[in-house]
Amino acid sequence: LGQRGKVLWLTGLSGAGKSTIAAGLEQRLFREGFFAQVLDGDNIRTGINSNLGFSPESRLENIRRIAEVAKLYLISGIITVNCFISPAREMRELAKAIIGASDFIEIYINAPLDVCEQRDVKGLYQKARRGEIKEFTGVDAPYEHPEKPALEIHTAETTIDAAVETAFQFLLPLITL
Ligand code: GGZ
Repeated sequence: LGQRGKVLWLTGLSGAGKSTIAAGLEQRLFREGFFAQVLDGDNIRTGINSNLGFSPESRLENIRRIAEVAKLYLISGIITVNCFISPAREMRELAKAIIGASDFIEIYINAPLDVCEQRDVKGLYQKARRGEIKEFTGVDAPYEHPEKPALEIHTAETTIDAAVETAFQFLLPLITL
């Protein structure tokens, strides 16, 4: 593969746009001849992590296993685009320690809670507000924003295409041999 493997770690609230940007970025990378794999709840929480919930302990274990999976891809030279809320600094620090600081790229997908809540693509915020879902990030569970992300994208103030372009241009020198 004519690329450097990297672990892109997208953190942010539910509905901030992590998976949407990741899907666009994955396509963009393919078109430019890079090989990438999105890891998100759809292919991780349904399978390898199907026994985990959303308590702080389960989230930490979720992130630990994901980081181990991302590390295996990394060793194979593949770029992974990881989309997980990973709400605590401790969780992201663990992921970084497992992967290695030089290959871990933290990207903060930042949107205000009220914007995420207005989007409410899956109706989960409404359920959380009604108390039908407990420990929902931003409602009754905390989110600690990154202190110094490698890249920060404000999705309330940019289009998906522009966000993907920004991320791609940022990554290009890091993934090129
Ligand atoms: C947060 C929850 C919860 C609770 C279900 N809190 O927007 P989504 O639906 O598709 O993505 C969210 C996803 C979060 O899983 P992660 O693996 O990213 O979380 S963590 O990194 O904290 O382990 C949301 C859905 O799962 N979801 N219940 N209580 N998000």
